[in-house]
Amino acid sequence: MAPRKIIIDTDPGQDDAVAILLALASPEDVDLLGITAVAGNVPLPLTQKNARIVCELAGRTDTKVFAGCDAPLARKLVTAEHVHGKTGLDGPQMDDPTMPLQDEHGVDFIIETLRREPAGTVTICPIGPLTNIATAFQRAPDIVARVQEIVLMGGAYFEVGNITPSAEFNIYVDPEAAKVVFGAGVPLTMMPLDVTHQALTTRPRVDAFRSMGTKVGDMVAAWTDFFERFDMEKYGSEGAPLHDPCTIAYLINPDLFQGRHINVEVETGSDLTLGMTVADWWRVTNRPANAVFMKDINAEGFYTLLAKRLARL
Ligand SMILES: [Ca+2]
Repeated sequence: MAPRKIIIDTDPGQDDAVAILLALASPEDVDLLGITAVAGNVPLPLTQKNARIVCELAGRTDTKVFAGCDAPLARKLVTAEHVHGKTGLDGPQMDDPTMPLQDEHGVDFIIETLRREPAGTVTICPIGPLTNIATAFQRAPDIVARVQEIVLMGGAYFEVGNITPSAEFNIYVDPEAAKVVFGAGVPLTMMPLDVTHQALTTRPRVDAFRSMGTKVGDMVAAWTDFFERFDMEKYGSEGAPLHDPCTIAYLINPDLFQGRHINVEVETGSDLTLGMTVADWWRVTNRPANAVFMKDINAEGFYTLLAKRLARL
């Protein structure tokens, strides 16, 4: 089977970085057409720069990186330096990238790519707030039906929230954008906190990265050490959730995940529960299913895949 053509939409972020590395390490499974950066974990000037740092780390300076939207559709940007550090990629000191940022706006790249490629052959992987995707859908409604699938990291139901008691960060930052995307009618698979909180960076798993003896292995281990400090204190768990790479792992081996095709709605009206993904897991409404809500992951299989692939870089 030909590799799946994908666009990664991202706000790096250490876990975004690992997702990008996993995609670049898996050419037989995914063909990365481009990376679009969005404001999220840190502001846009940092996310677009971090995306290029990660591509250079992988030795893939030919990757096209675009800057997209610098603020949510209707709200002020909320960032997460408390998790990812001031640069978004805190950990070992990294050199500024020398590979170019593309001139084109990220949203234009998404629109043009979907119009150019045969309908139903391009998958979008949003692993940050959904601002770029919603903006593209609103500006060019003709592309919506051409998307093969959206595979995103975001939301939560049984795990409820991480940035507020009721909302996950990516959805919370731009709930209006999330509402557009969840309501677009595109086949959508989501990796919520319910999944990612099972994908913990335990000691043996991080040691597997470090023992690769490569620059990539050392960097991934060091990044993990950095954000783990915050999460272990917060959750009292044996490691930190590695959120974003779950999306790319799903494209490589969907059997690692289990979920249900259900209705998921995004709260945009309430201050208290803003950005909550109201998932009809028990199918108690008649609202139509619009998302495959993943709930379980084979975490050992996920980390085995990750270590095997990252060792190639
Ligand atoms: Ca992210």
